[in-house]
Amino acid sequence: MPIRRLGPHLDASEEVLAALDEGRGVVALESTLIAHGLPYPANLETALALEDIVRRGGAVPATIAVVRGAARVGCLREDIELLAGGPGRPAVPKASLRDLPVLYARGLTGATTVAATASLAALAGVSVFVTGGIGGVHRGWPETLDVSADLAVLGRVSLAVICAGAKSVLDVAATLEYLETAGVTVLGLGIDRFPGFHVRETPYPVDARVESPADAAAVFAARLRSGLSGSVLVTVPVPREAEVPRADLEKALERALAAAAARGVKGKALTPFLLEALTTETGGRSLEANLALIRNNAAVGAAVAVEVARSLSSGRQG
Ligand code: PSU
Ligand code: MN
Repeated sequence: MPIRRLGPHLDASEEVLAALDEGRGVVALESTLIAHGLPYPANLETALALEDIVRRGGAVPATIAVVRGAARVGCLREDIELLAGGPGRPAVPKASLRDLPVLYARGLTGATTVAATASLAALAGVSVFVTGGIGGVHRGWPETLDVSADLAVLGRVSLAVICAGAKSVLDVAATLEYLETAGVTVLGLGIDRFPGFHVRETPYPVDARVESPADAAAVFAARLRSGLSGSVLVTVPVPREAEVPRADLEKALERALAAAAARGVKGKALTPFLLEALTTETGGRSLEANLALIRNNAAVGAAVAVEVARSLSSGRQG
């Protein structure tokens, strides 16, 4: 049996458990991005490619989702196929932190957001997490109070989270303010400014620049070892050749936001709606950027995980 029960509503794959046990690097991967962030079949190809990239980087991937009433840290191939949907398969619902208890009690399946995935990774003892972009503070927040649970969770759990910043469909300045309030350390890998997901930089500075995954891992290990809870966000800009030209992005963004407002899209449906609208409005360029940056993040995440594992095990001996 490749899956073992760790606790009530919490399962992990034998492969992930063995890696944790041996002090090897493990990289958590979220599943909302498979079920709602990318279209089929690019989502399935990407989910499998990310696992491959992490393995080639010397770490063990742990794609996380809820499968029939239990969190699964280390999805099997069949779970990933289920999450990806496609012809003849029902869509798996998006599950943030608040949704987990309902799925558990009812034996249901869900694709976990950054907030849910980070919570589950921490429960299982995984300390590095790769995603594309984190959720954030939505534009119009003074009226809607639409602030992703991702931000609050990152303030609580101890993880190194690798991402390409936050999309400009969000209020990026307010998102950074919230991260500061929550006590999250924001690093830039080779950059001084917070990346804007589809574009390599926004006008807002990161807290500190790091030059390598090892540098980033050292900051995270210092936070962890010192007993401080909360996460370190390692931001990595989209690869240059996949960046969306700023003028195109801004036009597309305006149209996507207008479409969401006109249709009254809000709550948990808003982020998936905006992502899809942006893909249409940029003629697929935003999707290309998404695919490129997430692969790049997986490679960086594997390197960070290997370094974190090394540094924690040397700490154990010393
Ligand atoms: N950003 C992306 N792609 C995604 C998401 C964010 O570029 O798929 C997903 C992540 O799972 C994130 C979630 O945790 O959207 C945030 O949703 P909400 O704003 O409803 O919290
Ligand atoms: Mn929201």
